[in-house]
Amino acid sequence: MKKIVVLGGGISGYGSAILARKKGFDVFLSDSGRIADRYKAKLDEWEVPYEEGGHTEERILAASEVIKSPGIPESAPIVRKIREAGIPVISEIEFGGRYIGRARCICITGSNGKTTTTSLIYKIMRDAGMNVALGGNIGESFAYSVATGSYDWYVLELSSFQLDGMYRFRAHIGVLMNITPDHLDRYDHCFQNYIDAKMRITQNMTSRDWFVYSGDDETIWAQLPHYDLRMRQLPFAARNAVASSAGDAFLLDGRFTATAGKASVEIDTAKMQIKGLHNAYNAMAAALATLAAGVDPEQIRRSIYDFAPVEHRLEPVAERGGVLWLNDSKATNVDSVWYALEGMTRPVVWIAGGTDKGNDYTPLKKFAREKVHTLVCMGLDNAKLLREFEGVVPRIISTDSLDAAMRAAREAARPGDVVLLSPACASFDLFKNYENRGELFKQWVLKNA
Ligand code: UMA
Ligand code: ADP
Repeated sequence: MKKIVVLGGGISGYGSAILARKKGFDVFLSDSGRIADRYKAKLDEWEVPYEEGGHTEERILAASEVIKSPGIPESAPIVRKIREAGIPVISEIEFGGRYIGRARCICITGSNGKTTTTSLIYKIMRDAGMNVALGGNIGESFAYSVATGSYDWYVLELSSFQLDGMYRFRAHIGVLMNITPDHLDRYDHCFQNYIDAKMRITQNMTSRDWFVYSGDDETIWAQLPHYDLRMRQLPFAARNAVASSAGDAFLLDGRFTATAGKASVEIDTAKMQIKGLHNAYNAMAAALATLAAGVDPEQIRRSIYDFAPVEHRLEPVAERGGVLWLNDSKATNVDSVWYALEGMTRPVVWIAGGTDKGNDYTPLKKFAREKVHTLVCMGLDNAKLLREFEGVVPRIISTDSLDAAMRAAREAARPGDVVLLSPACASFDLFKNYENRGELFKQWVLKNA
């Protein structure tokens, strides 16, 4: 019997192990750290043997195939040994994709906008009454949904780490939002390696499939000629002229018409609850993908207008004393903050900082100069932000805790202003993760603002 080893016992790993068990494989799960009790309970329920607190080499190297969790880097010693032994390593998505039967997949990737666009596509399909599951880099794992349910459609958010381990998997509708530098520590600090991972979204697509992508993203444009793309192409744009015989979407004066094949829908972005140019891109991508999936245009329009911002993404928390507090804790890279600042129509008190990922802040300076009157740095090491924005923003305040940052922001904000938490950095110096940072921000606002 084929021996499958699952590396990592987090949300991805336990789902893969259960699917492998269900499909009758000899499966073993190994985690170098601690496995959460709720995952252990599931593994016990499905009688999957596992270990935690270390990787037993001989057991792992006996595998015929390894399913590696996306958070485990290639540089991990056990992964190097598996590679040396020549054992194939795949991602959970590759594995899950083998068992979906006739179901179809809409897969969304990009450096920013994945979760928003994925959630919007999922909502449109649910509202349309389709039998659809949500998974990938969001919510419950894809493999777990495949093991425990039966769906006609899967809407999957894919990270570059998941795409890395995908070989035969095929997206029926692939969506590529944008490609800007992120996660370079996992790609030998080489942007091209990260680009190559993102472009894997197109692999194995056939002439019956659809590829939705940003026609404004220069990096994507530069890649397209290097690929033999046979699928129907659906570009969306607000700046570059795009046209494709299969369909497209173009934003003009706040409106766009998305067309895929013979179907089309017109959207007035002023009627959407999600704001800003980036969300117009997300809505164009979602409209194109769901038209391609055959959803009724009127239904698409209703669901797009009805869609509320996802938590921690430019999420309005409260308006107090004429000051609007916005939680954009998920903005952990420079490009996402660019779109946040781009969309600001009121004077801004900007809270930024945390663990810097080698950021180049240059693209933010124009908007910072025009819109931000106070920058509150919130981090254990603010030296780089202070250096970069001195002379750009009139007032900069350095703090090293959430409470100090919030008090400084409250003091600096005048009626009519926005206080924007949009950090451009990871959260790990002061918080557990970006969700924790966003939660504490919201709690503080509701209690003290
Ligand atoms: N581990 C080992 N050996 C090692 C290193 C780690 O066994 O050498 C173990 C850890 O002890 C831990 C497990 O591996 O128990 C963690 O695996 P994981 O980091 O892959 O985390 P999961 O809980 O399985 O979640 C993963 C994704 N996490 C990452 O890519 C970091 C989730 O994306 C995804 O939703 C989930 O699989 C289901 O597919 C989260 C994420 O942060 C949302 N993604 C990144 C992002 O959005 O920026 C890419
Ligand atoms: P991801 O899942 O790719 O991280 P999210 O939808 O969670 O994307 O958004 C992450 C951050 O990027 C948020 O700050 C959000 O406001 C911003 N953002 C959302 N969509 C886009 C986009 N299309 N382009 C650039 N930034 C975006």
